[in-house]
Amino acid sequence: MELKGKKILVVGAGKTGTTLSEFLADKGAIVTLNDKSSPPPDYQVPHPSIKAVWNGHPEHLFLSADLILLSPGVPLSLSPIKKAKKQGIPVLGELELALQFIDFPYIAITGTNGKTTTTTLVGDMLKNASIDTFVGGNIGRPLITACMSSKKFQWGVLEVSSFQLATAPHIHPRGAAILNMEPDHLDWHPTLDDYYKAKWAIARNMTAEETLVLYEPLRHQCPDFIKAKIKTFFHTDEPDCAASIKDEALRWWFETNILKIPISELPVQQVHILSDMLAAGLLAHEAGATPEAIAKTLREFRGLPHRTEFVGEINGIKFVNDSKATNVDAALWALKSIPKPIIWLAGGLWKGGNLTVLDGVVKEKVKSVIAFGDSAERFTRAFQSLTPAQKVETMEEAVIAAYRLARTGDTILLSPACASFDQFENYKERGEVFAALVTSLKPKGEEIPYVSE
Ligand code: UMA
Repeated sequence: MELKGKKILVVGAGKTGTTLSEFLADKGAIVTLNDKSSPPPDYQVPHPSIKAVWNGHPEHLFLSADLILLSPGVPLSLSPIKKAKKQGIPVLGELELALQFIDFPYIAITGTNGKTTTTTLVGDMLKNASIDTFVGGNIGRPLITACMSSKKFQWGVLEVSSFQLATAPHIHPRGAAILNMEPDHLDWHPTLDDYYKAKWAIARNMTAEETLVLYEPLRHQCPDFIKAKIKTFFHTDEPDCAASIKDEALRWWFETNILKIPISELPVQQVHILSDMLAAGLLAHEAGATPEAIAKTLREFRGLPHRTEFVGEINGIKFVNDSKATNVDAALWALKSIPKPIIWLAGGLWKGGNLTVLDGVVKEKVKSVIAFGDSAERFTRAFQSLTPAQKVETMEEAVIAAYRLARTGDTILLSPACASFDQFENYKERGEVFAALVTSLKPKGEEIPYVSE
């Protein structure tokens, strides 16, 4: 694609928009960077030729552009975007543009939950197989950074969100995965159907020689347009799966051999993460990783921060930070994988979903629900008939209340099932605040309250 002299509007000046603008300016495009908010105090436009427009999305910027490129968080439903599209101005995502400038084959991974863990694992498996690999996308490193690097990559492993898929019509991975599909992101997608369609679009251009790895229950929902070979994985022993769990071991049925790893050999054993491992092994195999490299990676993997992460133990009470659980399905898997009794900290900015799917696990395993933040009321109302539930304002109050209730053998689990933006910058900050509060708790019996000043 020729960029020199093209008037390009980049919408969203976060990590993606800023990096993309720099790339475009370097290629000689006339770049305007536009954001609905004001710039962060230390913000620097990455190239002197870039014009930045803050505090809104003026229509004239959109209607005078030759090309509009969106950051992932910018919804297609914005009125100036709709008007520009109507006038025939192309509107694409950063991913779509970056894909046109890379020269390596890539694996793409989507799903409601587990994307980052799976992407990290596939990247490590390929690196352990001595394959030079770019790992990026929604994982926090936009693909455009690969186009700006002097390094030569043999393969790419891309985490792709539904937002990115909805604006990347030419995505064509050599291997791809849909890890699961549960309600989420109704703040961006107009309907759930639109969200699910975006996920399936990961395979829209794949051929019959290429492999789409699917969570087994999705096999029967596969749309007609998908031509790719289907390989499925599941966390119990299912016939027809290319990877599953049988007799306490992960198993992959590759074309010429079977790889088997006993779960007891793995440092991380939560069922939803084992599921990600199954998918990762299948994908890495598609890109040429050896069974040895796959096994080595899994035996060394210690989990990622904020994902059912053990952050401390006091008086035999364990603390688990699952702040990345920003939807109901993620919280469901955390509650399933943590032994009972659990004191469950939930709440935050509600994104939609069906809390009744948690009824069974809450009744069976949750000793008490402590709900905080914007949607605290929603959570106490949903569960108070099943288990004791109380509402507090802040995370600090939630941790103190949970610790007061806890006894040796309990686990205090932060798995909010909500976004963090009501009280925090993002899920990372929420998890860090939780972990810091845990560190400041004193062993029971020494002092009340248990949080140090
Ligand atoms: N903005 C506007 N107008 C809008 C919306 C946003 O101007 O209508 C501006 C905001 O004011 C802000 C900027 O856009 O200044 C933020 O852009 P962005 O939301 O696209 O964020 P980036 O920093 O570029 O991060 C994005 C992804 N963010 C989202 O998809 C929301 C990051 O995924 C990703 O890691 C990064 O690109 C690198 O590729 C985050 C995420 O939460 C982790 N993703 C969702 C998820 O995983 O569930 C999809």
